[in-house]
Amino acid sequence: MDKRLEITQGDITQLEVEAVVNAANSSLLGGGGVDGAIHRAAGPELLEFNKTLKGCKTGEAKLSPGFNLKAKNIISTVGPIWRGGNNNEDGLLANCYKNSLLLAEKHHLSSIAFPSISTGVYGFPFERAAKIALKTTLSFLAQNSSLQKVILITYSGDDYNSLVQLSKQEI
Ligand code: AR6
Repeated sequence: MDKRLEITQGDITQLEVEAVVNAANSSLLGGGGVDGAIHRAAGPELLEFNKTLKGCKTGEAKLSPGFNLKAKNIISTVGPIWRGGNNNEDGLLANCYKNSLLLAEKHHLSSIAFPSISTGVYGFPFERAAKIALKTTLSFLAQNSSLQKVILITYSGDDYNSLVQLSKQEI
């Protein structure tokens, strides 16, 4: 596997990277899960800044400063809500990864960390989502050179084990 891709387990708010990706909702004004954790760690300025962004469509991505986070920037993306799998959920989830990576490139950011978008409240099956995350990030890295590190971070140990297994098939 590409050495620039790292798989790890833990709390994304603690990572020192140039951008952490937030699994947000289309308002970009906060919520539960990883979104709540990022807003708490970044501080109230994130909410004030995000009000100026006027929301975000599913599959798209928008940039904010990191404020009190260790990460310099926050890339908010909106994952698809799982509705059975035949409503372009796969394509929309791939767009979240692709558009976040493109935004990082555009701003010359060298490192980016992704949580497992859509697999919490939004109900996307973890393994199906993880395959899309791996495939999309690896094909992006194969075509672009300025990103030096892409981290896929899982919160639970089970998700971590499953992602590591899947990454061994995705070479
Ligand atoms: N660090 C890393 N991963 C985390 C953390 C953390 N601190 N906290 C949770 N996760 P979710 P979604 C994992 O529900 O499914 C919000 O209310 C979690 O275990 O945060 O895209 C938004 O405002 C799971 O694997 O995001 C939206 O309304 C993954 O992050 C909605 O939830 C994603 O779970 C978005 O739902």
